[in-house]
Amino acid sequence: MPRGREAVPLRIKVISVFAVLAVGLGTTAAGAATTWPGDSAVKVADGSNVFGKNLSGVSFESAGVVWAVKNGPSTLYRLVPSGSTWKVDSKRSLTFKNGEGDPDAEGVVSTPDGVFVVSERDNDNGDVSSPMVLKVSGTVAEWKLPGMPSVDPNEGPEAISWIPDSFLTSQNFKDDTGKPYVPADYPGHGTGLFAVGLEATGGIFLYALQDGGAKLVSKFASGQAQVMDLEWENNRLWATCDDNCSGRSTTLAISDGKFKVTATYDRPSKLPNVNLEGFALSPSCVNGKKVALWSDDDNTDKHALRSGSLNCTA
Ligand SMILES: [Ca+2]
Ligand SMILES: [Ca+2]
Ligand SMILES: [Ca+2]
Repeated sequence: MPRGREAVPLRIKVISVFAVLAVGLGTTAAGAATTWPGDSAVKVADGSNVFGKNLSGVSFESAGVVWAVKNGPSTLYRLVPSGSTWKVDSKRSLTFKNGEGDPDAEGVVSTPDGVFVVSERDNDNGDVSSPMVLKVSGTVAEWKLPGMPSVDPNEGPEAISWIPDSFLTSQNFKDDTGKPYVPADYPGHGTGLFAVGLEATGGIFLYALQDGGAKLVSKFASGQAQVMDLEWENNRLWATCDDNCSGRSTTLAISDGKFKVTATYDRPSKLPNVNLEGFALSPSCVNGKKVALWSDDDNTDKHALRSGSLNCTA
């Protein structure tokens, strides 16, 4: 969440207690964490002090292109491989659609419909929570996100991913009224739904971004007390947390029409317990492994990107 990161241990405790209660009520059971299903080792994946602080979201467009966002000053990066690390191919400042403001861009996702960023507020008006998604490639567009609880302006949407309609329909996904999801009911929304994670509660909100506005299709728990990034992978959704939850991740899949937590993993044992606000997986398997990428909002030891691996069979 930084910029202006606040020390709020009491708030975190309250959220944790609430999360335990929510699990106790049977909404979702995250279960005990198991070992990261990939290499325990990680390596630094950027040059020294390339990004500084506030790198909060990452997303693969392909095995050789990664998009990243900095939440302040609001910046979009396109990264390409450079030896065993990633380098900045291009970067640009982000604004809202009217060309003004400094979107507090906490997450990014590359989709077949373009590159999208989630913003929790305008840094130029930091006391006001303003959850939005911005389309930052091709034709610029923006959507206000309805249906989220009121939260601290810097604990709003922190995570974004995208789930293809083809998967949702193949799994008989249902909206929160219990009606089977039919993409044609949401004209103009593209070819999938956007999953947005709310830092303060760990809740996930699924939206159809239509020409006339964003429509909330479903909301569900991530199995995490807080959520910092989301990542869609083949047939499951990853929800990751930062050092507030020791870098733990959960996976969710559709069962009986609803997203439910299927696993909880510890971070790779050699990955430092730092401010891991971004997470992405390469779409490609090489020698049975996918590249996993984490961004560290605190730029610990002058590095904001670390890479490791996930077993493709995991
Ligand atoms: Ca923020
Ligand atoms: Ca954080
Ligand atoms: Ca993030």
